[in-house]
Amino acid sequence: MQALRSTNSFARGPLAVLLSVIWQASAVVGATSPALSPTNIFAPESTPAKSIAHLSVFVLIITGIIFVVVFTLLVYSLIKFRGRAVDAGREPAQVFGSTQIELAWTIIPILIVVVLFLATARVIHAIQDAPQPPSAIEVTAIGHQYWWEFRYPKLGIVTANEMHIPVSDPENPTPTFLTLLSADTDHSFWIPELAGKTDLIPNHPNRMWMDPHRIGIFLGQCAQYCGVQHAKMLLRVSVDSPEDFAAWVRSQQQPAVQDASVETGRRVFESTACINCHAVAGTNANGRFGPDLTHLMSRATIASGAAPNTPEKLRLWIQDPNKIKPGSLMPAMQLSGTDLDAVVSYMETLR
Ligand code: HEC
Ligand SMILES: [Cu+2]
Repeated sequence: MQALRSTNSFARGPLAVLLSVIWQASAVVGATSPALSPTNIFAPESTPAKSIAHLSVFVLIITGIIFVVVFTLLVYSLIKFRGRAVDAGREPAQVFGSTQIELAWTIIPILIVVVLFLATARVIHAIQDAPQPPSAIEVTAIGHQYWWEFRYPKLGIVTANEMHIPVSDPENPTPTFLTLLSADTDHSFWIPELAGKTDLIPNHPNRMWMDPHRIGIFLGQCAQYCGVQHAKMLLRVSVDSPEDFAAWVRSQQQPAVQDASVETGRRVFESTACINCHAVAGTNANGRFGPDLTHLMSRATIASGAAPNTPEKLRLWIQDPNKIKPGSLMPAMQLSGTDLDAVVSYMETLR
C-alpha cells in the first residue's frame, strides 16, 4: 500500500514550499466552492485525483514562471529599445553566433522539459502501477449508449448509473479498482474529484482505481462523445461509510421484492418486451440491453442522471423515454393508461 500513500510527495525540495502555498490557496478555493461545481478539479478527494491536481499546479507554476520572465523581458525590450526619432535610419548593434546565448536558449528549455517529463512520468507510474491490495473492492464498469452498468463480481451485484463504494481510510486503505469495458462504442469514465479520465473501449479492458477520503456524493460524466445522448450520461458515485456500504451490499444482494398488491403491473411487465431488455433478479426478466431494475428504487435518479427518480418522472419515462432523453435506446412502449399505471406501481416496489 506504500504506493497509494507516497504518490503526492513528488515535490520535495525548494519548490515544495512555493507549491504548498499555492496548493493551500487552491484547496481553500476548492473547499469553499463545491457549491459552484460538484466536479471541481481543484478539490480532489482521492489519491489519484490529488496526484494529478498537484502535478497540474506544479506544471502551472513552471509555465507561469516562464510566462512572467518572457513577458517581462518582452515589455522591457519594447520600452527600452523602442523607435526614437534620433535613431531613425540607424541599424541597432547586430549580434551573430554568440555561443553563450545559443547554449542558454538550448539547454534551459531542455532542462525544463526534462523536469516536466520526469514529474509527469512519476505520477503516471504511481497511479497506473499501484498494486491492487487484497482489501480492494472490484467493480466492472460497462459503458452503454447512454448509461452505465456496474458489476461487483466478488459480491454478486449488478446495478446501474449509481456506483456505491466505501470510503478509504489512508491508514487502512480500501480502494476500489475498476475494470472498464464498453458494450458498444468509446465512452470515458470521469469523476474529477476522485480520479483521472479513462476511456471505456470495446474489446480493450482498461483499469483505474480510486480511494475516496471523504464520504459523500461525487458526480461525473461520460467524457467521450458517444452519440446523441452523450451529454445525459451522468455518473453518480456514493462514497459510503464501511457500515453503510455493507448495508447497501446486503440489500443489493437480495432478489427483487415480490409484492402481491402489484401483481397486475408485474404481469404487464413480464408479458411485454420490457423483459427482453431489463433484468429483475428472481423473476423471468433477464434482459441485459438496459439497466438492471431489481433495486430500481434504491437509486436517486433514472436514465443515468437525466431525471430524479420520482413517480411522475418514472411514469413519463416509461410512457415515452424521448420526453426526458431524446435519442435514448429505450423505445416508447405504447402502453394503455391503466397498464402504464400498473407497471409504474410495480416499479415502485423494486426497492
Ligand atoms: C429495446 C430495449 C428496451 C425495452 C423493450 C424497454 N427498455 Fe427500459 N431501458 C432500456 C434502456 C437502453 C434504458 C437506459 C436508457 C438510458 O438511460 O439512456 C432503459 C431504462 C429504463 C428505466 C430507467 C432505469 C434506470 O435505472 O435508469 C426504466 C425504469 C425502464 N427502462 C423501464 C422499462 C419498462 C417498464 C419497459 C416495458 C414497458 C421497458 N423499460 C422496456 C431499454 C429498454
Ligand atoms: Cu458515453
